[in-house]
Amino acid sequence: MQARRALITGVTGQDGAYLSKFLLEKGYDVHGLLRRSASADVVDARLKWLGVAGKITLHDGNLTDLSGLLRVLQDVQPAEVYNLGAQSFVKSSWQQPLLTSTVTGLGAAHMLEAVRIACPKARFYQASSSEMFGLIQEPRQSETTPFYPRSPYAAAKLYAHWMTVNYRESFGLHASSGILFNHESPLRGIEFVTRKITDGVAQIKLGLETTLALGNLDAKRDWGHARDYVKAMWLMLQQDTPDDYVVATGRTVSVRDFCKLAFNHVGLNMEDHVVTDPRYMRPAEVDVLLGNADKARDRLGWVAETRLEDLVAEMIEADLARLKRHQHL
Ligand code: NDP
Ligand code: GDR
Repeated sequence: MQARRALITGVTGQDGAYLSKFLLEKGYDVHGLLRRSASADVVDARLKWLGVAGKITLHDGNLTDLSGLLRVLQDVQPAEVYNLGAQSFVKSSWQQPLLTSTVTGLGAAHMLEAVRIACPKARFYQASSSEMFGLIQEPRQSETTPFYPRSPYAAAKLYAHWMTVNYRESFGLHASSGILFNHESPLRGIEFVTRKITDGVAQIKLGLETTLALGNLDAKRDWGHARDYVKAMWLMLQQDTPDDYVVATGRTVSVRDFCKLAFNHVGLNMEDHVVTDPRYMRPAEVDVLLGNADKARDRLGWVAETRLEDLVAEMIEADLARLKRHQHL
């Protein structure tokens, strides 16, 4: 029997790498969109880390280029399409608002249009975000909570989200949107706060650094593990009816408390090392996010499996191992 085929945009990102691994283990024929880079050996570092590089088929393409996307989808004819590609760093979206709108917002519209034309029977997943809730007024955010985006990134994601809903309702596409809360792993980009902290703690522990400069320590996030969250993406596309789902742990923790967990893990005090630096503050902040994933639990049978303490430990141990390897090189 022919393997089920999936195409992933953003395959070199954190989620793309974990989703590739998950789908390969399920026997999928996995294809990924790769934007051209001058340093080709670095772009698939995450795929190598998970041992999936070489097991997936990569296609040159960019979310800003509809004609290229059409060609890739026509050639691949996937049964499932996961649109994970984005300019995903919220802070950069104030420096590059138009690029973020083009890649994160319009890029999703390009993918929807390319699917509608080239492979309309394919099931489509859009990587929506809890950032769309922004200045929320409900203590726990669910699929029915009103949106109030607080950054160019969140506004672009909201456009992509509504385009997904509209393509589902107007053209009958099997298009689902996962409103995912923050999820992390050892493969998280170093600019995001969790990885910046675990890398910083590992550097301090090994005597390579003495301080860690951060921005707003009071922001609270609902942090889960990327490995758990890619399973929810897949489950959404296995349903007969497409829909939107919140994916979250249901526990919120401040940046300060995440830091404490991380420093405690290696036997250090955060107060001795953390300084705040206005450079890392944002023009507008999302103060608290806390997800209500009851719908995903009831309809998909999905629950977050990894405790925050275990996630922090896994990230620090990976950073310590990487830094020790580099010291020996
Ligand atoms: P990453 O930033 O790790 O990965 C983003 C991916 O998008 C990379 O593969 C990147 O390629 C690719 N990309 C960027 N620009 C383009 C472009 N113009 N054309 C094609 N590909 C492009 O993000 P994550 O893996 O963390 O997140 C996956 C998706 O989920 C993103 O859309 C993100 O916004 C969203 N999301 C993430 C959450 C999280 O907590 N991680 C929560 C909610 C939503 P390259 O390697 O070349 O840079
Ligand atoms: P976020 O993640 O903006 O929630 O978006 P990030 O880790 O960047 O910030 C989380 C919170 O930490 C505060 N913070 C800092 N953030 C960074 N990056 N660096 C710092 O030094 C720092 N100090 C404090 C921030 O102000 C913020 O409140 C992530 C991305 O993956 C998005 O793509 C995704 O959609 C959302 O999660 C859900």
